Amino acid sequence: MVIAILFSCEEQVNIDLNQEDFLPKPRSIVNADGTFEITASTPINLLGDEAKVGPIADFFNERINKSTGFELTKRQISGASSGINLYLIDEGEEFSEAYRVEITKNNVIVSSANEAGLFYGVQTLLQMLPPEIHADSKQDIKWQVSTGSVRDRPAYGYRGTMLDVARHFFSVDDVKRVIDHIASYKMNRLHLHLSDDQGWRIEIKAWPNLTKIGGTTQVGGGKGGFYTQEQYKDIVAYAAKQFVTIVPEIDMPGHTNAALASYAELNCDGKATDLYTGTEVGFSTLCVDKEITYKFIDDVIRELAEMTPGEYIHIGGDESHVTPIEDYIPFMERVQGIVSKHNKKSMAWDEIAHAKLKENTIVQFWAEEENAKKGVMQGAKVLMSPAKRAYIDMQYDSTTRIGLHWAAYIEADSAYTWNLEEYVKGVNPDQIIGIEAPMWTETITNMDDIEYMMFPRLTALAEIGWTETANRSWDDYKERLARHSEVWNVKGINYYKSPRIDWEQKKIEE
Ligand code: TNX
Repeated sequence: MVIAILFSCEEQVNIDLNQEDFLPKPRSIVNADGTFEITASTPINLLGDEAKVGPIADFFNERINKSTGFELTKRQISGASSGINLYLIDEGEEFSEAYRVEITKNNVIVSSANEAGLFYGVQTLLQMLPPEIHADSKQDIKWQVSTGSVRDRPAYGYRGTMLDVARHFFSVDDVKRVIDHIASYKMNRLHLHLSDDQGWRIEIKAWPNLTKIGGTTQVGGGKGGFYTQEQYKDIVAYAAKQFVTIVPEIDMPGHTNAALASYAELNCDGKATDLYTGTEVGFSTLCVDKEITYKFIDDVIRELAEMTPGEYIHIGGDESHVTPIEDYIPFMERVQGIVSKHNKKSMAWDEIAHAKLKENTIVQFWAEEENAKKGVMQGAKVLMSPAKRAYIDMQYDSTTRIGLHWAAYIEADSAYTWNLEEYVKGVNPDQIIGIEAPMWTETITNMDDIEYMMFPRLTALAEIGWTETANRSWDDYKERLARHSEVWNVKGINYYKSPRIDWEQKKIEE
């Protein structure tokens, strides 16, 4: 008996919570001296609306089931008790997505005034468990977390990634895996670039040739693909369970060859174009003078809006090099009107700031600082995606196997060592809604490629959106990152082993 106790004491791994490899870094961390262990008999106590808290408990159970073999029992109770407590507090909390995790030797209390916050508290708890928690077979280890507390809330409300499914098509399962990745770093938006010159990827019932013709190819000539409306709704629902909102983009008036090849009437000369499988940009345009163009856009936005619960529809507007500016401006103004008619707000790449912006239109800054400034001068808010720092399709250096470099080479540190407040002089923090990391896919063809380009930069961009600038430093981040990479090893993620990081760094044990 005595020996058994001594033995189990020796196995206690108490990591100082301040050395825990949280990504993104929480606002405040207090360490205590002990451990809490999750066993097969640990209950999950639900406090607050069961319909809201129950699914978050299910998410936790699903995440830990394969590695632990546990299926923790849920029970609805009215006061925190031993076990894991998920507590949706009903009195008003000032900040949405804010949460607390408090751990003693007897229990864990994850609390928030909103479901998203509760979900992020659970993600933080998952980050405190051993990396093997992500294994897909049963592991013979103790599932301990250190005692102490974490109080946290995000600096910015919009924390996203974009996936270009037009240049190369990605399956529903791939998109779901991307959602899992971004949600685990507390990102809450996935922008899907659903149409471009090389492919149209979303079923539109009123215009079936968009997918029948426009969906049949991709960069390099592969067979492309598209999401049926049912599949799209499935993606939206899967994302919502992890508090990720899908932002669908139909790029226009440029980047539209796939639509122009599908319907002759959308072309000014009335002739359908050929399908395109190259990687040039800026050569296509909808015919802005024809009424049928606006009927087309109205149908597309209506069908998209009907299956998109999120508030934004992205209308592109970038690189319309063959649309004269005097056509581009009224076109972008009219399309914003169509979006608001369908009760959504517009988001568009920064060029849209040449046009008159509707109230609530978001300008997504990627290239031209002047455009971002023009946007805020019109009262618009800006989403920050500076290509030199946030484009995760850029190569790490000149030897990277895939990726582009027209904006920059973006090493692990370059993705991290900047902040949203200072990037564009004249665009102030209260005019910025957050950050988005676009993954363009001209050279990216499969999930391995996506993960290689995402990691380790996604975590940098997630932290820039979540953690206040004053609480961030590269030296601290790179050590957390190195320790956290064990999670990627367990998940089978082939990440880029940046020479700027000492990947062999081990956990600091007491
Ligand atoms: C520029 S970023 C584009 C995309 C390309 C990307 C490649 C933007 C709004 N337009 O069409 O895919 O560069 O990095």
